Order: sequence, then C-alpha cells, then structure tokens
Amino acid sequence: MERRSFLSTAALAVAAVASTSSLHAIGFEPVPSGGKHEVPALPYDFAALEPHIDAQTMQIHHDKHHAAYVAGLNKAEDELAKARASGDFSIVQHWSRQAAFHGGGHWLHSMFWKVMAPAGKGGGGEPTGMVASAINDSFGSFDAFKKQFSAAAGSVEGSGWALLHFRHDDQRLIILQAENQQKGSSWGTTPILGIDVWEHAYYLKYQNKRPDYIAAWWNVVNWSQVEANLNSMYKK
Ligand code: MN3
Repeated sequence: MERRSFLSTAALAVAAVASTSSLHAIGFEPVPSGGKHEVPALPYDFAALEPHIDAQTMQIHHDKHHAAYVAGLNKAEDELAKARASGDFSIVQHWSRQAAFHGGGHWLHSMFWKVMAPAGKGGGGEPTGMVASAINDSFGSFDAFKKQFSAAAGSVEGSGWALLHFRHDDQRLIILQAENQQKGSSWGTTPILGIDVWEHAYYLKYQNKRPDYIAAWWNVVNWSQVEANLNSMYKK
C-alpha cells in the first residue's frame, strides 16, 4: 500500500482525500507490489469508435503511444530506484520530470479509453443524474460547459489535453488544460473526463482540423463512466 500510495501521489498529483479505490475506478491500474506498470486493455475494439475516431488511430495510439508512456514511467522509476541505491542523485531532476511526463501520460490515457464508448451504444448524448447536476451547478448549463470545454480543447497550445476535474475542497467541477501530459494542472483536483488533443489522437483522419475532431468526440463520450468517476470522488 505504501508503494501504491506513493505512486498515486507522485504520478497523479491527486489530493490526499482521493482513495486508491477511487483512482482505480477512473482508470488507474495499480501495479502489483514490486511490479511494473502495464498498458490496460482497451474496453472495445479498435474500430468501435468509428466513424468518429478511426481504427488505425486507435491502434497506434493505444499500442504504441500509450505503451511508450508506460515504458517511460517504468524506466524513470527504475532509474530513481538506482539513484536511491547508489546515492547518486546528480540527474534526479531529469528522472523526476520523466516520471511526471510518462506517469501523466499513462494515467490520462488509461482514463481516456474508459470515458469513450461506441456512439449510440454508451457513447454520446448528454449526461443525466448527478453528472448533469454537477455540471449545471458548476457551469450554469450543459451547453455552457460544452462550449467552454471545446474551446479549452481547441486552444491547447501544442500537444495536450482538456480535462474536466473534480476539485476536492469544494466538490465543484472545473475545466483545465494540460500541456503535454502534465503541465498546467492544479492541485487537489482529479480529472474525471478528458480529451487528448495531441496530433497523434486525430491527425490521420482530421489532419489539421482539430475542431472537427473535438466536435466528433462528443459522440463517443461515455457519460455512464463519467458518472462512475464522479461518484467515486465522493467516497472516502
Ligand atoms: Mn495520446
């Protein structure tokens, strides 16, 4: 549990109030004690999100990009363990940054796969119940939320994410950007929904038309999973 708690804190920068079980619920796969991080299986086929996200993009994104973040996180943690063993911390800054970048990538992609589902079969539409209430409370309306989130996604400079976070201290929802996999995030918040706007997430199908990809992505948002993610935030 100590290792798991450390990993949660270091890689995810979540508030102490978020329990390990709640992190697991939103995509974080705890590693066995002493084990390595692993790429989680997609909960659907590569082609399941067609026509909104094409199969080739999904395959490369999951099997190559996500796998590289997992490898990078494992590498960074190995190197930090070596540094502790040798007492040589001369490049601890490098590996700390690598742990944040690759750890952020691993965690965000693990969430990303789960908050999507085939259009019309769990994906798309509008949230109901507690998610609809939380969005209305925090943004005024679903339409206002959707516009702000789309604008945030469209305006990420370079590679990154738009993320809907649960803020633990006042239990409100906020929208933040994350450049790369980690920069621009805040403290005491946990993402419960996010869209990857790295070019690798859309370029094969949409080329430079990021707004078209964002508009299509709403058709595959799995609001039931977002509700599960939000619900897990309230459990201590
Ligand atoms: Mn990506």
